[in-house]
Amino acid sequence: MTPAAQFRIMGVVNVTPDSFSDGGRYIQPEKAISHGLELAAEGAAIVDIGGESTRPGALPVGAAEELRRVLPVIAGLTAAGTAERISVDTSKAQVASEALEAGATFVNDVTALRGDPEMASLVASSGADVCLMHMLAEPRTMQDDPRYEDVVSEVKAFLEERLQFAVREGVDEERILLDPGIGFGKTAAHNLELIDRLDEIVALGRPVVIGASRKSFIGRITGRQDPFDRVAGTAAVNVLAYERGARVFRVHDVAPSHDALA
Ligand code: HH2
Repeated sequence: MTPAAQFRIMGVVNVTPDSFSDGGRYIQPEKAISHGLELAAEGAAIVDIGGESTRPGALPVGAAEELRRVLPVIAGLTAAGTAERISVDTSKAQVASEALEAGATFVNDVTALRGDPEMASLVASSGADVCLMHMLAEPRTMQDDPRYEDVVSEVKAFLEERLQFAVREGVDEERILLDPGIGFGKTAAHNLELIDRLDEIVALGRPVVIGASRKSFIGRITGRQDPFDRVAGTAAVNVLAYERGARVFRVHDVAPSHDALA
């Protein structure tokens, strides 16, 4: 098997003014499209387009604004004929629906189908792939002293319940991916424990996604304040997660993680 067959990289393009990691860089559609194409050329099998920041403290964005940001980018990447899957990072069914019509085939929902009552049936009827992610509380408050008795078993129980919910709603189980939600209502210690015991999440039987890219716990460990300086830390986390069974890696810097995993 070639290395590329054993893992998939999900390259991130945030079409937002305020993302912690790349806010403002790709707010113009042409810049976002060419960045998406670059990530694909570097080895991304999936390109994830987001129009709303979920960083700690971020304020929600309306569906109309989110659509205004992501649709031209999805349409442009689709028109460019990339063989890569296009994913939309949204928790709103209206945004997901229009994104799927514009060419996306993957819904990355950080609320795991809890954010919009229409999302589960939309995903089920469209036949799209879906990533269900764990988050404690909501972005505005999630980093206010997050606490768990046992973070791994609580995240696992949540993902198991969400998986069962999605299947009950008619989503094809084969299309579901699970994500422990690194940094979403977690301290650095929680994130490390989740990575260390990731095999327990992998045991749920669906492909596990890891989104550690440039996140603050890497800055805490390495002393790198600037998210752009956390590329080596990100690649290291991804390799550790791969060894514990993760298979999809959501990153901003595709080439370094691709090469580290290969
Ligand atoms: N992390 C972010 C956004 N979406 N999706 C999944 N499945 N897993 C993640 O860990 C994840 C995610 C946050 O990172 P980023 O998109 O860079 O920042 P922002 O939310 O500020 O746009």
